[in-house]
Amino acid sequence: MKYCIATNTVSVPTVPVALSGDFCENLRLAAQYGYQAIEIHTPDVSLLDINGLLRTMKETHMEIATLGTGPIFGRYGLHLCDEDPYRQNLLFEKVQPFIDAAAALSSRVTIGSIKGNLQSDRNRIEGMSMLGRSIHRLDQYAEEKGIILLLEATNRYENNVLNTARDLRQFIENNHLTHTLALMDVFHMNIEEADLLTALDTIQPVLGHIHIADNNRMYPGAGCFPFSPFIEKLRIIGYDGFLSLECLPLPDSETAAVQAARFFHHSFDCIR
Ligand code: LER
Ligand code: MN
Repeated sequence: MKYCIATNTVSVPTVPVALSGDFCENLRLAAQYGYQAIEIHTPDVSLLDINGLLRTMKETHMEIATLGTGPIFGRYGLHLCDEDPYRQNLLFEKVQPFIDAAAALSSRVTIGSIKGNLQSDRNRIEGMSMLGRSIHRLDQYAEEKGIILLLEATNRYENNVLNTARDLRQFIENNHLTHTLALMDVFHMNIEEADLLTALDTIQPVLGHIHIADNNRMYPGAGCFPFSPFIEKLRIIGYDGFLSLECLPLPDSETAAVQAARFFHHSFDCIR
């Protein structure tokens, strides 16, 4: 199991990112805390210093597990359920540089919040086909660049599409997404899944990444999410990808990052 932490440039108490600052510094700090990788969350990858990041990755033996695209939705309001072809194109053009940067950094690209929402009066079957076509276009570009997309199941209060492991697996298979794997986030799973362990069985063939927080979205151990059976199930299904901390920077960034690293090492190292 490899441990990862989501990072951005500026800490916001309501945004579930525990480590903030310059991304090269974030790599160094995360390495000191005991992580093997970071996620980068930024609305604009053109501002990334790719060479500086590559140098720091080498120096720290760290990876950049994925580039989160959520800030594109937060900053520009662009999303993949949009019916307007002009805005769909704008979004495609905003995600393309993420895929290019991921290729340069041997990373991947998360498709989470930018799924957006289907309008409530929209025919759902047609809406889902449109979403399938939009993500297929990104999947093909990811194939061209030789990278993997991580499509995230998010809870119903954030997105009204692809909320569960079952939805996600069917969507990936039905749309023949060959360069897309599933990202499961325990915070969203705790809201949406009827049974956490069955959900892991369902998603196992396409599972590529896991976001970790407690049920209150604080660092794991600060709430009441049932981690013990979940961890045991990860062992049983043979998951050996990243466990990535995506939690609120509470009570402060350092405490969240350090406590979560302790939790990861205590809970998961013993099942290696
Ligand atoms: C948002 O709630 C979330 O979990 C992010 O990972 C989506 O990009
Ligand atoms: Mn997440």
